[in-house]
Amino acid sequence: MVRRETIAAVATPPGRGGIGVVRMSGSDLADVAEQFVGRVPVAREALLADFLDADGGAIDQGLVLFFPAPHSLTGEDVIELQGHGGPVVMDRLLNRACELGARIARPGEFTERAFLNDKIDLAQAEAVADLIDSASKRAAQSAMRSLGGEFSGRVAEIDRAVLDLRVYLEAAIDFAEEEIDFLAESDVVERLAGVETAIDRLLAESARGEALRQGLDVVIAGPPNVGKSSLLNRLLAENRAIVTDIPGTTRDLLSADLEIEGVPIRLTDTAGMRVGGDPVETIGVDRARSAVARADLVLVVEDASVDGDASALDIPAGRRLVVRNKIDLTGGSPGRSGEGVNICALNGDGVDALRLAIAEIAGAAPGEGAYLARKRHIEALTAARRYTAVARTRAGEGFGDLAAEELRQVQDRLGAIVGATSVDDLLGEIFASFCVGK
Ligand SMILES: Nc1nc2c(ncn2[C@@H]2O[C@H](COP(=O)(O)OP(=O)(O)OP(=O)(O)O)[C@@H](O)[C@H]2O)c(=O)[nH]1
Ligand SMILES: [Mg+2]
Repeated sequence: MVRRETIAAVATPPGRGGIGVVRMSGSDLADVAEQFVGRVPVAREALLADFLDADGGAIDQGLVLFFPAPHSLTGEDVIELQGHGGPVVMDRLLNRACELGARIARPGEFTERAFLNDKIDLAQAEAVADLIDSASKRAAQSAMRSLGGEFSGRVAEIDRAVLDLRVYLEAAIDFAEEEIDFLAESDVVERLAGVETAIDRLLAESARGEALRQGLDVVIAGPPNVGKSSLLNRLLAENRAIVTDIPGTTRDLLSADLEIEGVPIRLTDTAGMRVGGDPVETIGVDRARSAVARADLVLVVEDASVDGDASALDIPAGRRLVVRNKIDLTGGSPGRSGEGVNICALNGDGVDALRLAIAEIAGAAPGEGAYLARKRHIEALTAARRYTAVARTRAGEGFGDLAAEELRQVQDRLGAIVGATSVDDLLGEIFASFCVGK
């Protein structure tokens, strides 16, 4: 294994806590452990010890764990000191680690070493950060599935199928005269179609995961007095926004976070859109317009009891959901209706249907599996899908060599997901977004 510098970091969050953890990773740390706690701890057994400074005085007392390579988080020797969680103690332990030859770790460097030493692949490394950053239970569950290697396993399965086909096609090239027959008689084209289907399925599950990771920016907009603020309060189950029967009540943007079917949502109430209000209201309407422009999804609220058309807002269909409010006044039935949802913000009728509609647009229908994939995974899968389609066309036309070349591209893209074919600057970018000590 490559020898790398010894690194150290406080792995617990800054501030005071019951326990604070200092972690070190490097080659041959048995000596360091001995100097730190007076003897070499038995591998993977908790040892209660004094953590010693250079003069043999105790900095702190706590548990030390020694994980000799290769059976450790990073694949190197790892020492973990669990001391009392105070900033001064942690600082002194970290200084002592540096005296003993360590340097302070960069963010994500422990996970990066785990990747470099083949403990985990790149998609799993990213899942570590995503699990820590998860904003909802569903997101955390999806990150765990990726971390456990399920996502990478699916990628590997597709990669194997592509490799088999490549080997077959390359072999066919060697028998150039018979190539056409070779292709015609085999089921290469069908097998390529099967690869496309497998990529499509994985893409769909990854897209759901992307929504879970990023969350959704949902903006409530529409004319004054239609019940926008009432809807925000209803969805939050809390009287957050001021509601009155005076049109133009809401002036500024008001945002709150909530979770719908496991999807983290940032919900924003806006001023009712109309012209001719006072200067404050006009500024509010401007802000509402920019919020609408930025939103992933706009809930366009209408008053069902008055004729009117909120389509003046001019939002593309994929980002818009029409909500007809105040159906208590019209006797309309709550729930989905055509492209929109009928509700009563006052008594909550139809609001569950609205929640489901939002979750569906977010791509998170209840109970469906998802992988907490990242944009880069989705892009790689999409590219792989494109090259597979071209390969299928080429194979269909009898050009085995050209098809094989396309499949090489497919494998490159799949390899980039798990880090088999990744480049250094990509690694830098991925690990820099981690917290220190991870
Ligand atoms: N009957 C009935 N009244 C409602 C309903 N939803 C809201 N209202 C009433 O409609 C009036 C306006 O509600 P708001 O929530 O302040 O409306 P808004 O769209 O935020 O208004 P602006 O902030 O002025 O743009 C209030 O008197 C609410 O009580 C509903 O479902 N049924
Ligand atoms: Mg309002």
